[in-house]
Amino acid sequence: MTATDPTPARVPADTPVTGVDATAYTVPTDRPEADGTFAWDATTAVVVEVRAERATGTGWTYAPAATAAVVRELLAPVVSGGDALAVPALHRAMVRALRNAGRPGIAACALSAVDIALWDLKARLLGLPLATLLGTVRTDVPLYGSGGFVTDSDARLTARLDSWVHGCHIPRVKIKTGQDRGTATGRDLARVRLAREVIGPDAELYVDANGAYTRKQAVRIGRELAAHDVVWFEEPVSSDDLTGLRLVRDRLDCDVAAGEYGYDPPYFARMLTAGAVDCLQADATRCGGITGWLRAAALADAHGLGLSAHCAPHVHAHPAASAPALRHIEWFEDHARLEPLLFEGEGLLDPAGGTVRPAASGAPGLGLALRKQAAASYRTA
Ligand code: SMN
Ligand code: MG
Repeated sequence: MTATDPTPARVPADTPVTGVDATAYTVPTDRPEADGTFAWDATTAVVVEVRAERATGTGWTYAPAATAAVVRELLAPVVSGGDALAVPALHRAMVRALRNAGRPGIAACALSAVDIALWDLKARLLGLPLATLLGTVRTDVPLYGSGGFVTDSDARLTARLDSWVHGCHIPRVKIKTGQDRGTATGRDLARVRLAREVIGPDAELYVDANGAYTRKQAVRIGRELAAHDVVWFEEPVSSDDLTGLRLVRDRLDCDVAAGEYGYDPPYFARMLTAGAVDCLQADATRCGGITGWLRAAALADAHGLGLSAHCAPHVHAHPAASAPALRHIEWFEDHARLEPLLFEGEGLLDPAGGTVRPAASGAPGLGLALRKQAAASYRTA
């Protein structure tokens, strides 16, 4: 309990949501960045605050500024006045409100940010870390370092990997390949070779091609990756090509992973039914917030597969502590930089040692609040 966020001894059974705000913040990256199929120089976070009489919950999504308008226009009206303790009911009301807008994409990102804020609010009202409210299966959540953009120089790649593996003792890292839509495979393989040299023989090495390769090309590349003991091949082909993912999965020993563009449960069900992945990825800031992510986790579990959280490390650490099938969360370079710029509080996590302990501080909810003054200069909507 803190002076600014008093926790009531008992929360009234019906605790209405009294307000919903959404604001977009666009933070320039510290250099141009690209993967195999996309390039960017800024990251936009749409931050949602939901208020009740005694607390405010904060959630966010990484999505275009237009997402804030979806929150204001379509979701705030159905959440306002609803019971802040009945998050699944509000989640269902939001899903229904999005029917004519189309649920995937920006709409799902908007829903996700509100759902995360609602779970944060509920945990604050009850005075519990979100992980504790959800119920944990582990105190320490494994993570992997993620970045290694194709636009980075060899020196930059070396410094980043060295700092994760030897500086922070993170035993698993992921780099991007598939440069220029799969047309620069010589450089891809040279960077993988360099990465293995830098991290040494013991750390796990992952690659993410972001769907840049064709099917047979991915199989050929995958065989070369095996020589560098790459154990995780993410989106070797487009994640829209479930047959292609399955084909690559059947021909290679490494794990095939995908799922970052999943916006609703049927997407994950299709991917799993197709036998397309060894490890499902799900992103709570896209797939329906904490509620949607836990449903994806249950689907992966039901298929006997692992689950990995995509990006947004400070959102995922808490539900990750409660998902039995969890493999790890992603300590994505951009978001690990941006989240402390926009948020402050005891919930900020330290990746040193390769795990985070989301409930350790005891702070309620996600333990983070928007740094309103610091964030103001990044505001875009
Ligand atoms: C990714 C994440 C965020 C922006 C671009 C690409 C990525 C990943 O595919 O898995 O980290
Ligand atoms: Mg990816």
